[in-house]
Amino acid sequence: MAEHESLEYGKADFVLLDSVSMEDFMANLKLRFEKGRIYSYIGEVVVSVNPYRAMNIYGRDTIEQYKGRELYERPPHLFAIADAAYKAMKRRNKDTCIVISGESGAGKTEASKYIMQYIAAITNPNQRAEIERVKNMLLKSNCVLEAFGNAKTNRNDNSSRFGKYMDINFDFKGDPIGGHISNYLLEKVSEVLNLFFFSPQLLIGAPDSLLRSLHIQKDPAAYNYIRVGGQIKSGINDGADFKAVADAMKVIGFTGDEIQTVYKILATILHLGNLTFGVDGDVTLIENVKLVSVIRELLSTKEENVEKALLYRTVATGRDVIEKQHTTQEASYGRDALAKAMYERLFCWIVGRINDIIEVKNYDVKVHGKNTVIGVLDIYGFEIFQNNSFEQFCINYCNEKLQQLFIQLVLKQEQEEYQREGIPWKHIDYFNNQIIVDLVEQQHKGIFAVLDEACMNVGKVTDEVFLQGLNGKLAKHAHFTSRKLSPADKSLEFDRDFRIRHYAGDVVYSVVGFIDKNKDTLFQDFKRLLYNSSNQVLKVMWPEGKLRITEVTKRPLTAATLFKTSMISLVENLACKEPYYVRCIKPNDVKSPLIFEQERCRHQVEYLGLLENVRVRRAGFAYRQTYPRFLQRYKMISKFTWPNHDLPSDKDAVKKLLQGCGFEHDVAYGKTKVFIRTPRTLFSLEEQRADMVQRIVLFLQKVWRGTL
Ligand code: AOV
Ligand code: MG
Repeated sequence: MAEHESLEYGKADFVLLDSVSMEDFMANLKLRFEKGRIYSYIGEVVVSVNPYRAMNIYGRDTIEQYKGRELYERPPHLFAIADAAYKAMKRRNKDTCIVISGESGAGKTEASKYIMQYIAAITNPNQRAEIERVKNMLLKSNCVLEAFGNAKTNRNDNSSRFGKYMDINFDFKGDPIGGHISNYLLEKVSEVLNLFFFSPQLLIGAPDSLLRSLHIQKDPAAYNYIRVGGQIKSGINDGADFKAVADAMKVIGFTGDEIQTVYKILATILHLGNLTFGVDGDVTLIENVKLVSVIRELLSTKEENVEKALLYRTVATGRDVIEKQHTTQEASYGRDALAKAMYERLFCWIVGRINDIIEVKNYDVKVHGKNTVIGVLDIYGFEIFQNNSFEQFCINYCNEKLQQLFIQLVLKQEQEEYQREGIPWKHIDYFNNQIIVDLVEQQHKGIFAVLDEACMNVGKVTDEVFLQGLNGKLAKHAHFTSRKLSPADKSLEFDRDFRIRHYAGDVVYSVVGFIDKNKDTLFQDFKRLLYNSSNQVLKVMWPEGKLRITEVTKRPLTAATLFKTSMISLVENLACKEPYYVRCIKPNDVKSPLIFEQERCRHQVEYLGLLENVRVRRAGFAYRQTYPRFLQRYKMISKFTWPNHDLPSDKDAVKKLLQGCGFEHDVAYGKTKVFIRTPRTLFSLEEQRADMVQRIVLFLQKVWRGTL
């Protein structure tokens, strides 16, 4: 029997705490972490603390222990939640999703991988070749995405720079037949390029012949974009991993041309980083012209076009088209913007290609039955840094949206079910964060709208103009303030600061950079350059380069608009699925398996809303089951129901059974389901059942041996 409650390991489910206080919560979390119990529950939510060491709890034997079991039958584990999502999908034909959240380095991506591995391990028992192929592709696609989308940061050696949502499609047998990936904001590639820029480094591990053809040296120190402050950032993906990624691309089905183009783009980015600009009189020029011809070759364009795009900007004034020379500063800015944009496009293109390949095609409902889905969302959690900018703003908005979804799904659904079943429902007070979601995304006066408007200004487009817009439109908003609106407020240190009261706490943002990061700042000249490449693979990544300069009137969508649109569709997609949650916590900042930093963890518990979660759970019922199924599982523990009952209905039988056990005070009887308030009651039922099963087995063994 699982250790649900013990002095040694604490409470496996936070709902069992004697009182719901932060102190008790933290004490239990700490105790469990120190005893190597990294997973706990809040009802059906898994709370996970990053162990920062290899745990022997993901092997084949563990998988077997969780397969097909109910959540509370085994100690808390990711496998239990994966199995619950899978069972709901298979038995009840429900689309489900698993939402994994937590801050950088908390263990989200690892969790998503274990969940995928579990699903891969328990499906396709008949080893159908086609299904095995799909499974292999799904796992391999992850390897490619990680290679291009992850980087070493000071918070996490293998940090995902993008949010990822992956749908896995299943046929009626419950076997995977395909999938679809959505990526959200390749975050922070837009930050200082050198700092986190990493993936081109993958190339350093490539074979010599390939490197020669790309004009790349084996020494990473030769490249500005890899070198940071004189130090080489060593990554986990270089060297030996080049082969793994190359193989994975091949297995997934990338063509030879496509793979070559990927290498060429990475190499171009490295070369771009080494370009320097100088002046001769009043002419801006490229100092290392040899590199230009290398880049030309890699991009399959004309040499003079490369040079021109780097040094000039074509602008249309009325019907005239003129060429404006960049200053060296503008040219450097353009160069970095080009490198970033090429990388982002490459990544999005890779995701798109993977989707083309893994998407379910020719699915015939008549042949295969209903196609159901499990979605896995691995997305950055709430971020509060010393300096918070546009990226944090987007990420925190995303978390507001997910919190809103959580409220809608978990709280509202609960209330509705109780109503349906005719159970008196005590209203739970919770903070509805819709007001903050509106503050950000509302049309015309939401923060994104104000930002887009500021970017559209014909005159001066500066971060200050944006801030003025905010002050004008949001002066009275309860969740918004700024230095100008609250001059006495000490937390707003600078004129450029504004503050949002998020559901998880206050965050001060600096407006610096908002405008730049929101606008598509890549000069049109570069888009045309890449579109005009004779390399067809590269060309399709830049369709808007087709427009002639006088035709470019429509502004490209802003980053804010794109992000908002993708968040709204993500939430819509999740809202029609049955959700399961994994909340990840990072125990310390030094990647140590031994340290549980109290303050750090408390902060995370706070902004993940875990205490509120426990309260809701305790106010409601932890478990519910239809009468017949409840009886099926527990009838052996009561003489009134074993082996069969003679009461007028299953409902009466369940009542009799629970009365007999003395649980009357902890349950409620709905129209079709019995509701149990605390997990403790459920665990006790489970124990009694396990006990009976044991006795019955012993009894039968004796009968067989003839000793009875
Ligand atoms: P993240 O996805 O939440 O951060 P990861 O899943 O990449 O974090 O975890 C960070 C590191 O912690 C991993 O590389 C492992 O070394 C370790 N780790 C996490 N979970 C486990 C586990 N269950 N067992 C052993 N080690 C683990 V970010 O992508 O940065 O938000 O953007
Ligand atoms: Mg990650």
